Amino acid sequence: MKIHEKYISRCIELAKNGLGTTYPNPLVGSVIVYDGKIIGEGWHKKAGEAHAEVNAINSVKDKSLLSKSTIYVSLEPCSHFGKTPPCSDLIIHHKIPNVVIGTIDPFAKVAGNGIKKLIESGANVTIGILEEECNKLNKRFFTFHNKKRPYIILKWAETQDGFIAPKTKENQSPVWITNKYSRQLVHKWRTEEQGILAGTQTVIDDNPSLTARDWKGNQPVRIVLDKNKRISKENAIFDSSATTLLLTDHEINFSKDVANQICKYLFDNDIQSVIIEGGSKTLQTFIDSQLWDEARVFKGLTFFSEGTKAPIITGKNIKRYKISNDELLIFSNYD
Ligand code: AOF
Ligand code: ZN
Repeated sequence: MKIHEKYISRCIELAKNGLGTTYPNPLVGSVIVYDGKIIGEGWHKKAGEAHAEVNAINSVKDKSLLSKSTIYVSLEPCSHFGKTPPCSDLIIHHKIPNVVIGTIDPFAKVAGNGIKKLIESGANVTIGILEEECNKLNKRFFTFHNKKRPYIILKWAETQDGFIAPKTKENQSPVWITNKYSRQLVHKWRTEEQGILAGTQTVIDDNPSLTARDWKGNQPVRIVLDKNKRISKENAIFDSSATTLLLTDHEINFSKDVANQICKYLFDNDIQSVIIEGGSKTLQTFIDSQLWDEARVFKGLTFFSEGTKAPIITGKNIKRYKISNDELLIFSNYD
Protein backbone atom coordinates (compact mmCIF):
# COMPACT_ATOMS: atom_id res chain seq x y z
CA MET A 1 0.00 0.00 0.00
CA LYS A 2 1.22 3.49 -0.81
CA ILE A 3 2.41 5.62 2.12
CA HIS A 4 -0.39 8.27 2.10
CA GLU A 5 -3.05 5.57 1.80
CA LYS A 6 -1.53 3.70 4.73
CA TYR A 7 -1.80 6.67 7.09
CA ILE A 8 -5.23 7.84 5.88
CA SER A 9 -6.40 4.28 6.42
CA ARG A 10 -5.16 4.57 10.03
CA CYS A 11 -7.08 7.88 10.32
CA ILE A 12 -10.27 6.09 9.23
CA GLU A 13 -9.65 3.34 11.78
CA LEU A 14 -9.19 5.91 14.57
CA ALA A 15 -12.24 7.92 13.45
CA LYS A 16 -14.50 4.88 13.81
CA ASN A 17 -13.98 4.97 17.59
CA GLY A 18 -16.37 7.92 17.63
CA LEU A 19 -19.28 6.12 15.97
CA GLY A 20 -22.48 7.04 17.80
CA THR A 21 -21.03 9.76 20.02
CA THR A 22 -19.99 12.57 17.65
CA TYR A 23 -23.45 13.65 16.43
CA PRO A 24 -24.07 16.14 14.86
CA ASN A 25 -20.35 16.17 14.06
CA PRO A 26 -18.59 13.80 11.66
CA LEU A 27 -16.19 10.95 12.42
CA VAL A 28 -12.64 12.22 11.98
CA GLY A 29 -9.25 10.66 12.64
CA SER A 30 -5.77 12.21 12.41
CA VAL A 31 -2.19 10.94 12.44
CA ILE A 32 1.09 12.88 12.63
CA VAL A 33 4.16 11.36 10.98
CA TYR A 34 7.79 12.39 11.39
CA ASP A 35 10.68 10.62 9.70
CA GLY A 36 8.53 7.63 8.70
CA LYS A 37 7.13 7.12 12.22
CA ILE A 38 3.77 7.96 13.78
CA ILE A 39 4.44 10.48 16.58
CA GLY A 40 0.84 11.44 17.32
CA GLU A 41 -2.72 10.20 16.85
CA GLY A 42 -6.20 11.41 17.68
CA TRP A 43 -9.85 11.25 16.80
CA HIS A 44 -12.94 13.33 17.41
CA LYS A 45 -14.85 11.82 20.33
CA LYS A 46 -17.84 14.05 21.00
CA ALA A 47 -19.43 17.22 19.63
CA GLY A 48 -18.25 20.18 21.69
CA GLU A 49 -14.97 18.48 22.51
CA ALA A 50 -11.61 18.67 20.71
CA HIS A 51 -11.41 17.86 17.00
CA ALA A 52 -9.22 15.02 15.74
CA GLU A 53 -6.30 17.27 14.76
CA VAL A 54 -6.25 18.90 18.22
CA ASN A 55 -6.09 15.50 19.91
CA ALA A 56 -3.37 14.32 17.51
CA ILE A 57 -1.25 17.45 18.05
CA ASN A 58 -1.73 17.27 21.83
CA SER A 59 -0.54 13.66 21.83
CA VAL A 60 2.86 14.60 20.33
CA LYS A 61 5.43 14.70 23.12
CA ASP A 62 8.14 16.71 21.36
CA LYS A 63 6.26 19.63 19.81
CA SER A 64 9.43 20.86 18.07
CA LEU A 65 9.06 17.96 15.61
CA LEU A 66 5.76 19.35 14.32
CA SER A 67 7.47 21.86 12.03
CA LYS A 68 9.12 18.91 10.22
CA SER A 69 6.11 16.56 10.13
CA THR A 70 3.13 15.57 8.01
CA ILE A 71 -0.37 15.68 9.45
CA TYR A 72 -2.90 13.25 7.97
CA VAL A 73 -6.61 13.83 8.49
CA SER A 74 -9.57 11.90 7.06
CA LEU A 75 -11.66 15.10 6.61
CA GLU A 76 -10.61 18.61 5.65
CA PRO A 77 -9.46 20.58 8.73
CA CYS A 78 -12.11 23.09 9.73
CA SER A 79 -11.81 26.84 9.15
CA HIS A 80 -14.61 28.20 11.30
CA PHE A 81 -15.23 29.07 14.93
CA GLY A 82 -17.91 26.56 15.94
CA LYS A 83 -18.02 24.95 19.34
CA THR A 84 -14.21 24.86 19.02
CA PRO A 85 -11.63 27.07 17.21
CA PRO A 86 -10.45 26.28 13.64
CA CYS A 87 -8.09 23.31 13.19
CA SER A 88 -6.50 24.86 10.10
CA ASP A 89 -5.31 27.78 12.30
CA LEU A 90 -3.82 25.32 14.79
CA ILE A 91 -1.92 23.49 12.01
CA ILE A 92 -0.63 26.86 10.73
CA HIS A 93 0.28 27.93 14.28
CA HIS A 94 2.44 24.82 14.75
CA LYS A 95 3.99 25.31 11.28
CA ILE A 96 3.23 21.74 10.17
CA PRO A 97 4.55 21.86 6.59
CA ASN A 98 2.64 18.94 5.00
CA VAL A 99 -1.10 18.29 5.23
CA VAL A 100 -2.70 15.20 3.66
CA ILE A 101 -6.51 15.19 3.53
CA GLY A 102 -8.90 12.32 2.79
CA THR A 103 -11.90 14.29 1.59
CA ILE A 104 -13.46 17.77 1.57
CA ASP A 105 -15.89 18.77 4.33
CA PRO A 106 -19.46 19.23 2.93
CA PHE A 107 -20.45 21.49 5.86
CA ALA A 108 -21.19 24.90 4.27
CA LYS A 109 -19.10 26.87 6.80
CA VAL A 110 -15.98 24.81 5.92
CA ALA A 111 -16.43 23.33 2.38
CA GLY A 112 -12.96 24.06 0.98
CA ASN A 113 -12.18 27.05 3.21
CA GLY A 114 -9.91 25.01 5.49
CA ILE A 115 -7.89 23.86 2.48
CA LYS A 116 -7.75 27.42 1.13
CA LYS A 117 -6.42 28.76 4.44
CA LEU A 118 -3.73 26.06 4.59
CA ILE A 119 -2.57 26.62 1.00
CA GLU A 120 -2.48 30.40 1.54
CA SER A 121 -0.27 29.86 4.59
CA GLY A 122 2.25 28.06 2.37
CA ALA A 123 1.55 24.50 3.52
CA ASN A 124 1.99 21.65 1.07
CA VAL A 125 -1.55 20.23 0.83
CA THR A 126 -2.52 16.88 -0.72
CA ILE A 127 -6.26 16.19 -1.15
CA GLY A 128 -8.31 13.10 -2.04
CA ILE A 129 -6.45 10.14 -0.52
CA LEU A 130 -8.83 7.16 -0.08
CA GLU A 131 -11.55 9.69 -0.85
CA GLU A 132 -14.30 7.13 -1.39
CA GLU A 133 -13.55 5.35 1.91
CA CYS A 134 -13.46 8.70 3.72
CA ASN A 135 -16.85 9.66 2.25
CA LYS A 136 -18.28 6.29 3.19
CA LEU A 137 -16.95 6.64 6.74
CA ASN A 138 -19.19 9.71 7.07
CA LYS A 139 -22.13 8.45 5.01
CA ARG A 140 -24.50 9.89 7.62
CA PHE A 141 -22.84 13.35 7.78
CA PHE A 142 -22.52 13.57 3.97
CA THR A 143 -26.13 12.50 3.33
CA PHE A 144 -27.36 15.04 5.89
CA HIS A 145 -25.42 17.97 4.40
CA ASN A 146 -25.69 17.07 0.72
CA LYS A 147 -29.22 15.67 0.54
CA LYS A 148 -30.72 17.70 3.40
CA ARG A 149 -32.16 14.61 5.08
CA PRO A 150 -30.94 11.98 7.55
CA TYR A 151 -29.18 8.78 6.47
CA ILE A 152 -31.93 6.16 6.57
CA ILE A 153 -31.48 2.55 7.62
CA LEU A 154 -34.51 0.25 7.40
CA LYS A 155 -34.51 -2.77 9.66
CA TRP A 156 -36.92 -5.64 10.04
CA ALA A 157 -37.06 -9.36 10.75
CA GLU A 158 -39.19 -11.71 8.69
CA THR A 159 -40.15 -15.35 8.93
CA GLN A 160 -39.21 -17.96 6.35
CA ASP A 161 -42.63 -17.41 4.78
CA GLY A 162 -42.27 -13.60 4.68
CA PHE A 163 -44.25 -12.28 7.67
CA ILE A 164 -43.07 -9.66 10.14
CA ALA A 165 -45.88 -10.18 12.68
CA PRO A 166 -48.31 -13.00 13.44
CA LYS A 167 -52.07 -12.61 12.90
CA THR A 168 -53.01 -12.70 16.54
CA LYS A 169 -51.02 -12.09 19.68
CA GLU A 170 -51.73 -13.03 23.26
CA ASN A 171 -50.28 -9.94 24.91
CA GLN A 172 -48.52 -6.64 24.28
CA SER A 173 -45.00 -7.98 23.84
CA PRO A 174 -42.98 -8.70 20.71
CA VAL A 175 -43.05 -12.17 19.13
CA TRP A 176 -39.43 -13.01 18.34
CA ILE A 177 -38.49 -14.12 14.85
CA THR A 178 -34.71 -13.92 15.24
CA ASN A 179 -32.22 -15.44 17.68
CA LYS A 180 -30.60 -13.65 20.64
CA TYR A 181 -27.38 -12.87 18.74
CA SER A 182 -29.28 -11.03 16.02
CA ARG A 183 -31.25 -9.15 18.66
CA GLN A 184 -28.05 -8.03 20.38
CA LEU A 185 -26.60 -6.93 17.05
CA VAL A 186 -29.66 -4.70 16.59
CA HIS A 187 -28.91 -3.06 19.93
CA LYS A 188 -25.35 -2.38 18.79
CA TRP A 189 -26.77 -0.83 15.61
CA ARG A 190 -29.07 1.38 17.68
CA THR A 191 -26.08 2.88 19.53
CA GLU A 192 -24.61 3.87 16.16
CA GLU A 193 -27.53 6.01 14.96
CA GLN A 194 -28.79 9.34 16.19
CA GLY A 195 -32.44 8.35 15.98
CA ILE A 196 -34.68 5.29 16.00
CA LEU A 197 -38.12 5.48 14.43
CA ALA A 198 -41.28 3.38 14.71
CA GLY A 199 -44.88 3.72 13.55
CA THR A 200 -47.96 3.93 15.74
CA GLN A 201 -49.18 0.34 15.32
CA THR A 202 -45.81 -1.15 16.30
CA VAL A 203 -45.79 0.87 19.52
CA ILE A 204 -49.39 -0.07 20.34
CA ASP A 205 -48.96 -3.77 19.48
CA ASP A 206 -45.51 -4.45 20.95
CA ASN A 207 -44.93 -1.71 23.55
CA PRO A 208 -41.21 -1.63 22.61
CA SER A 209 -38.67 0.40 24.61
CA LEU A 210 -36.68 1.28 21.48
CA THR A 211 -33.50 1.53 23.54
CA ALA A 212 -30.04 0.02 23.12
CA ARG A 213 -30.17 -1.69 26.51
CA ASP A 214 -28.17 -4.75 25.41
CA TRP A 215 -25.14 -2.79 24.22
CA LYS A 216 -23.01 -0.12 25.86
CA GLY A 217 -23.20 3.23 24.10
CA ASN A 218 -25.33 6.07 22.88
CA GLN A 219 -29.12 5.85 23.33
CA PRO A 220 -30.73 7.12 20.11
CA VAL A 221 -33.57 9.64 20.18
CA ARG A 222 -36.87 7.75 19.89
CA ILE A 223 -39.06 9.10 17.11
CA VAL A 224 -42.59 7.79 17.08
CA LEU A 225 -45.43 8.49 14.67
CA ASP A 226 -48.77 9.05 16.37
CA LYS A 227 -51.18 10.41 13.79
CA ASN A 228 -54.35 10.21 15.87
CA LYS A 229 -52.73 10.54 19.30
CA ARG A 230 -53.55 6.91 20.12
CA ILE A 231 -50.35 6.11 22.05
CA SER A 232 -50.80 6.00 25.81
CA LYS A 233 -48.38 7.88 28.09
CA GLU A 234 -47.95 4.55 29.91
CA ASN A 235 -46.02 3.08 26.98
CA ALA A 236 -42.37 2.10 27.41
CA ILE A 237 -41.25 4.66 24.79
CA PHE A 238 -41.90 7.35 27.41
CA ASP A 239 -39.64 5.89 30.08
CA SER A 240 -36.67 7.96 31.22
CA SER A 241 -33.95 5.98 29.40
CA ALA A 242 -33.92 8.18 26.27
CA THR A 243 -35.53 11.24 24.71
CA THR A 244 -38.72 10.73 22.68
CA LEU A 245 -40.08 12.85 19.84
CA LEU A 246 -43.73 12.21 19.07
CA LEU A 247 -44.83 13.18 15.56
CA THR A 248 -48.58 13.82 15.52
CA ASP A 249 -50.79 15.53 12.92
CA HIS A 250 -49.43 18.71 14.44
CA GLU A 251 -45.95 18.10 13.00
CA ILE A 252 -46.86 16.01 9.94
CA ASN A 253 -49.69 16.14 7.42
CA PHE A 254 -50.39 12.41 7.23
CA SER A 255 -52.47 12.66 4.06
CA LYS A 256 -49.51 12.89 1.64
CA ASP A 257 -45.73 12.56 1.22
CA VAL A 258 -45.32 11.31 4.79
CA ALA A 259 -41.74 10.03 4.31
CA ASN A 260 -40.67 13.35 2.80
CA GLN A 261 -42.22 15.31 5.63
CA ILE A 262 -40.59 13.11 8.26
CA CYS A 263 -37.22 13.62 6.55
CA LYS A 264 -37.72 17.37 6.57
CA TYR A 265 -38.77 17.34 10.22
CA LEU A 266 -35.69 15.28 11.18
CA PHE A 267 -33.38 17.49 9.12
CA ASP A 268 -34.81 20.62 10.80
CA ASN A 269 -34.22 18.93 14.16
CA ASP A 270 -30.57 18.12 13.31
CA ILE A 271 -31.06 14.35 13.27
CA GLN A 272 -28.37 12.96 10.96
CA SER A 273 -29.29 9.32 10.89
CA VAL A 274 -32.23 7.14 11.74
CA ILE A 275 -32.85 3.42 11.99
CA ILE A 276 -36.46 2.64 11.12
CA GLU A 277 -37.64 -0.50 12.87
CA GLY A 278 -41.25 -0.85 11.78
CA GLY A 279 -43.89 -1.57 11.26
CA SER A 280 -44.58 -2.82 7.82
CA LYS A 281 -46.60 0.24 6.75
CA THR A 282 -43.98 2.75 7.92
CA LEU A 283 -41.15 0.80 6.26
CA GLN A 284 -43.09 0.44 3.01
CA THR A 285 -43.80 4.21 2.97
CA PHE A 286 -40.06 4.94 2.99
CA ILE A 287 -39.39 2.23 0.38
CA ASP A 288 -42.13 3.56 -1.93
CA SER A 289 -40.77 7.11 -1.59
CA GLN A 290 -37.27 5.76 -2.34
CA LEU A 291 -36.07 7.43 0.83
CA TRP A 292 -33.67 4.86 2.23
CA ASP A 293 -29.93 4.22 2.13
CA GLU A 294 -29.65 0.76 3.64
CA ALA A 295 -32.01 -2.07 4.55
CA ARG A 296 -30.96 -4.70 7.08
CA VAL A 297 -33.30 -7.66 6.85
CA PHE A 298 -33.15 -10.71 9.10
CA LYS A 299 -34.70 -13.99 8.05
CA GLY A 300 -35.42 -16.27 11.00
CA LEU A 301 -36.24 -19.98 11.01
CA THR A 302 -39.87 -19.46 12.11
CA PHE A 303 -43.05 -19.79 10.00
CA PHE A 304 -46.26 -17.79 10.75
CA SER A 305 -48.46 -18.92 7.80
CA GLU A 306 -50.53 -15.76 8.21
CA GLY A 307 -50.15 -12.27 9.63
CA THR A 308 -48.57 -8.99 8.50
CA LYS A 309 -46.60 -9.35 5.29
CA ALA A 310 -43.01 -8.09 5.33
CA PRO A 311 -42.17 -5.05 3.17
CA ILE A 312 -41.00 -5.69 -0.38
CA ILE A 313 -37.61 -4.36 -1.27
CA THR A 314 -35.18 -4.68 -4.16
CA GLY A 315 -31.65 -3.40 -4.35
CA LYS A 316 -28.59 -3.76 -6.51
CA ASN A 317 -25.99 -4.22 -3.82
CA ILE A 318 -26.95 -7.11 -1.50
CA LYS A 319 -24.66 -8.72 1.06
CA ARG A 320 -25.59 -11.92 2.89
CA TYR A 321 -24.44 -12.98 6.35
CA LYS A 322 -25.25 -15.79 8.79
CA ILE A 323 -25.91 -14.89 12.44
CA SER A 324 -25.96 -18.38 13.93
CA ASN A 325 -29.11 -19.86 12.32
CA ASP A 326 -30.54 -16.51 11.14
CA GLU A 327 -29.80 -15.04 7.76
CA LEU A 328 -29.01 -11.32 7.46
CA LEU A 329 -29.37 -9.49 4.16
CA ILE A 330 -27.99 -5.97 3.80
CA PHE A 331 -29.26 -3.93 0.85
CA SER A 332 -27.32 -0.76 0.15
CA ASN A 333 -28.46 2.25 -1.82
CA TYR A 334 -25.71 4.63 -0.77
CA ASP A 335 -23.65 5.88 -3.67
C1 AOF B 1 -12.20 18.97 11.88
N1 AOF B 1 -11.86 17.95 12.68
O1 AOF B 1 -12.34 16.31 14.09
C2 AOF B 1 -14.12 17.47 13.11
C3 AOF B 1 -14.50 18.48 12.20
O2 AOF B 1 -18.87 22.93 16.39
P1 AOF B 1 -17.50 22.42 16.12
O3 AOF B 1 -16.43 23.42 16.40
O4 AOF B 1 -17.23 21.09 16.76
O5 AOF B 1 -17.41 22.17 14.52
C4 AOF B 1 -18.19 21.20 13.90
C5 AOF B 1 -17.90 21.14 12.43
O6 AOF B 1 -16.50 20.97 12.22
C6 AOF B 1 -18.58 19.98 11.73
O7 AOF B 1 -19.83 20.33 11.21
C7 AOF B 1 -17.60 19.66 10.62
O8 AOF B 1 -17.77 20.53 9.54
C8 AOF B 1 -16.26 19.94 11.28
N2 AOF B 1 -15.79 18.73 11.97
N3 AOF B 1 -13.51 19.18 11.58
O9 AOF B 1 -11.35 19.71 11.41
C9 AOF B 1 -12.74 17.20 13.32
N4 AOF B 1 -15.06 16.74 13.79
ZN1 ZN C 1 -11.59 21.28 13.37
